[in-house]
Amino acid sequence: MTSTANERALCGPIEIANTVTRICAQTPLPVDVHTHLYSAHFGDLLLWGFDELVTYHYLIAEVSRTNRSVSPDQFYAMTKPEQADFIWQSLFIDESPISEARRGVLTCLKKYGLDVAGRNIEEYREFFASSTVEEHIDRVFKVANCEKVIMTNDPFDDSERPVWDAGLESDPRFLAALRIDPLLVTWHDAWHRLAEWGYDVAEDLSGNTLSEVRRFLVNWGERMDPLYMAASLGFNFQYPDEHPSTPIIDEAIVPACMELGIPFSPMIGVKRQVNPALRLAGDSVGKCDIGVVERLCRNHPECNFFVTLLSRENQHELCIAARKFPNLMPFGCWWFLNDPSIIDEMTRERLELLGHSFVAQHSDCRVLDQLVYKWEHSRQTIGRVLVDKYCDMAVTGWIVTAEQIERDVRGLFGQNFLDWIGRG
Ligand code: HDL
Ligand code: ZN
Repeated sequence: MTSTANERALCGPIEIANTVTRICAQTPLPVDVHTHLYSAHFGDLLLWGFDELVTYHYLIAEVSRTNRSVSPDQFYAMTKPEQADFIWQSLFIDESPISEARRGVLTCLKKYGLDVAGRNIEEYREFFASSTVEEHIDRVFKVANCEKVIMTNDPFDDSERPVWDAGLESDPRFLAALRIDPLLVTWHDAWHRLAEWGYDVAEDLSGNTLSEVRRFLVNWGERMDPLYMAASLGFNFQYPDEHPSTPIIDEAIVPACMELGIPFSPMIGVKRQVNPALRLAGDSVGKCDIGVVERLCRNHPECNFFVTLLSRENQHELCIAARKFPNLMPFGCWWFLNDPSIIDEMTRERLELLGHSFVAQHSDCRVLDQLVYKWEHSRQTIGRVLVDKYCDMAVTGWIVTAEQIERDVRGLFGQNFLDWIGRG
């Protein structure tokens, strides 16, 4: 779309700044491309409410270092409300809630119109208790100004699979992503599950194994209608190599993605369970070999790769790789990168190197309410970066209009992905 005569040029840095900030704050979010949320039909798999917010694993990591009077085992032996009371006292009352995950809880309470200054957690609990999950989902999507989220749907998850088996009433706000870590990370276990489900597979990949893995993926793809197929992979993941993951990618995952018409989404960089005592909070990060991404994109030019990397040290080279491979789209500031200082740095280098051909953020929400704070904070941070970039552009005499900024921001907030996969 080029600027038309009836679009008014924004005059000067102040009007540009005000317009960009307003648009980033008010643009409906087309799609949050990676979350761990579930529609109400998945029952207790959807986490929401005060105690879930406050016991988010990011806050468990923080309390394990802040209040060492309680060991991780003692913490996990507490009930959920006891855990929330302990975290609230340790991380919010006994010291200022200045970290991103703590500030996020306060942003949620504020956006719901609750008395944050009052610090009355029973009042907060009553607020949530007064709504059904359906009412609260409606509230959260409205407050977050979000149109759709993409779930993380794992056929190997014994609590999720029965929901699909029972036949799912879909909620159009919740789109699917087919998550298949076990095929690439724990094949020595995963192959047993596929055999149990009637697929003719062998651990040594002999016989029909690879075509059967492809059939497994296509079958679930036809059931879920996923927008992409994803796997979280270790920082030391290699491709290609002697591991079963290489033929599984080459002869099952990529062909299945092509058959389903969806991208493959390797999410690389986790260093699993560096501190097992912290359980879900015990994972860390490591720099991966960007060559893995380059070789995937080069070996499979017919397949699209939707990639997020966990290490800050991989971000610049991911941008360079994206400049080399049109079938590579970087997305989000994942997990340990989802902090204003790093979102700022990553968004700047992406805009400078890639223009608009990326997705600036995803929330990675595990708790429904996080959709409110993670996007409130990201809209502000990304907005500050875009103010600089549009002002830099306008200094040349280039005409900047509100309509163009709206188009660009909607793209960065997820429309670029939907357009890229033809689901725009
Ligand atoms: O593998 C993933 O999708 C990660 O996002 C993990 O779920 C991680 O535990 C997480 O919640 N990060 O925010
Ligand atoms: Zn995630």
